[in-house]
Amino acid sequence: MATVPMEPGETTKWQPAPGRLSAPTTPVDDLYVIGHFGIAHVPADDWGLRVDGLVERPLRVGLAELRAMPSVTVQAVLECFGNPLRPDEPTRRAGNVEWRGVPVAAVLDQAGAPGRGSLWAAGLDSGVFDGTPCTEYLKDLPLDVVRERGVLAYEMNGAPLTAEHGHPVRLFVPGYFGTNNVKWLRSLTVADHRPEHLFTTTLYLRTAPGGTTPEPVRDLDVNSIITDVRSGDRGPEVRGWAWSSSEIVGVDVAVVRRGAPDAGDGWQDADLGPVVGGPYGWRRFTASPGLASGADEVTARARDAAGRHQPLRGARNACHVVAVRDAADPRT
Ligand SMILES: Nc1nc2c(c(=O)[nH]1)N[C@H]1C(S)=C(S)[C@@H](COP(=O)(O)O)O[C@H]1N2
Ligand SMILES: [Mo]
Repeated sequence: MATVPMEPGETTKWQPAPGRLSAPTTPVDDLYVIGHFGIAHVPADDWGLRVDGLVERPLRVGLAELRAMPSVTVQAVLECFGNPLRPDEPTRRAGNVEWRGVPVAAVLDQAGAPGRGSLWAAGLDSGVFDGTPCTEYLKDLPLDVVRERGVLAYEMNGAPLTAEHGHPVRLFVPGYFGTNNVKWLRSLTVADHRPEHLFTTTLYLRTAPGGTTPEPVRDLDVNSIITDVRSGDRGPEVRGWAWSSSEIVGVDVAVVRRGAPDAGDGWQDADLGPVVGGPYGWRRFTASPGLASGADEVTARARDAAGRHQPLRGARNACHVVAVRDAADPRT
């Protein structure tokens, strides 16, 4: 199947207000949507996934064949890295979804793919992004990681994927940023080098602190979102979710003054719930940080087992700050 006709238009972006993310499993209707070229509508009947490149037996799998293979279910966070043209801007697009599909390893084995290499994943969508025409959406991923935990997902929360989220099949790699989870998946190509493409070697790159070479954005950062702020007897009660590519070990919550999100030593250790889903699911945090005079906002700061914590400001995963006066309506 060649690329599918796209409705003329530009990037599709939709996201819910944080107040809609309070459920442990994010309903699909409340999950943000990103399509760089808009939304592709792919007929399931003649859909097939091509597996080719440096494999012993190039193959094509149809949807019925895929659904007949042993499946796995994993619950994990899907999070957008953010606008690749403004990579330091927090967008707080995330959800925790139950994914069902076939391990990518199963089709790689059928095709006789090697254990390591570069896996190019292409989508059926095409169009112009930031002035650059693209014949497909393309990402490349480390083959060994995709083998270990990648899924060819055909269901979210027990229902077939919707067009917005990649029907009929998308790639999902738990613990990786959304940009890698190619929707409307068309092909997987094994190679020994990275492909040059707008979405692989131009955009979605960043240099680690202290590093010198820009690397593709893959592993999730440590991050959190405040979903509820309720007025309680002893100040606001704050709830939200924290996640990372490694285990969340703590979340600190503080009340702060508008325009000065610096809590000093006013941070309070939040209570943590269990991980919702697999190792890349999110964890609930709950805290009642009191209300200092003059303070009118609350903020949360997550830490992970890799020793990372959210920056206070100036980064895509900077601490979320929510006004206390909006407690009755946390949708701001
Ligand atoms: N084919 C294709 N896959 C794609 C994209 C796209 O534009 N085209 N956008 C990516 C980005 S940046 C994100 S954050 C997620 C969003 O998935 P969702 O729309 O299901 O929430 O899809 C990723 N997969
Ligand atoms: Mo994204």
